[in-house]
Amino acid sequence: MDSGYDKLAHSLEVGSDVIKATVDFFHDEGFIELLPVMLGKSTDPLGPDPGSSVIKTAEVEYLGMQLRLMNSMILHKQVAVKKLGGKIWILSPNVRLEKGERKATGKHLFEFTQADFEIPNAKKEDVMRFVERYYVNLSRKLKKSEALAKLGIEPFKFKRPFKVYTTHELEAKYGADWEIPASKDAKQPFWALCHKREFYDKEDPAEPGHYLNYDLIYPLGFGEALSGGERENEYSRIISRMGKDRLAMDVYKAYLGEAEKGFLPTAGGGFGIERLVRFLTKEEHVGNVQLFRRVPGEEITI
Ligand code: ASN
Repeated sequence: MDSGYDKLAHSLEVGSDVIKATVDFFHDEGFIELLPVMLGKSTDPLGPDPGSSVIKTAEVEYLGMQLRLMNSMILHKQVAVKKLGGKIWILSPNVRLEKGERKATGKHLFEFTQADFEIPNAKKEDVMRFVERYYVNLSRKLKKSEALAKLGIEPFKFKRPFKVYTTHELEAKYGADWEIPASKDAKQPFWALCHKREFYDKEDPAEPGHYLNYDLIYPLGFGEALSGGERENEYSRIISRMGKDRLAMDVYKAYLGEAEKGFLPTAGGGFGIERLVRFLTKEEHVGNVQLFRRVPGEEITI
């Protein structure tokens, strides 16, 4: 490529192709597309997670209300499915104020957009098959991508089904920080099941201490693509999980009010658009595919 700008321009064109393919796919699969919310009384607590490096949830005081910027729309997704009764998805901008040291991972941004979806009455296997269809469809759509050709990059050919491991197997083989070494060993994306995570991911009733959730990991060292899970939908379970996580319940009052009236059983997930474009364009840093870079530890220019 002749200059950094041309490369960025072509990566943004790849991003545009990805957005179009994603919108078309979700619509063809019968999802209702919702507009994103940016502010709420509560948002995804993103933890407690010893691996998390989010410094704080951004808050805005407005007309006497304490509002929080979306870490993710997970809580709103559960409410949305209940109100609409069908499959929903959102191209959802998230703000996650990560520590500056996260710049070094190559995959963290403090503002990014995820394709975030939720499906009523679905199990984890339903979501995994759906996501595999998405990636195979994307390969087909990008086969003739002019933007990738301009970058001199062969479109990646996703082949389903993706392999499935548990985090316990991955930890036994690669240690606690299994994500990148396991990703480097892989030639296709793979699933990692059972993460101890936020209160909304369902604990396996048949095996307490195990979780009915999943991450999808890109191969070739690119790391996490998607995270999601079956959800805790019963009020008493939600209260108990939040209690264990010592969350400040008053912040979640409205969400809990909706939970008390009943949530549908759902499963879903979200994948970052910028990370996907980084993977397809084989960029070293995810910030290199953003027009307005939002890399932890870097000064914003505009
Ligand atoms: N979108 C994710 C999910 O659906 C949540 C997240 O982004 N933390 O589980």
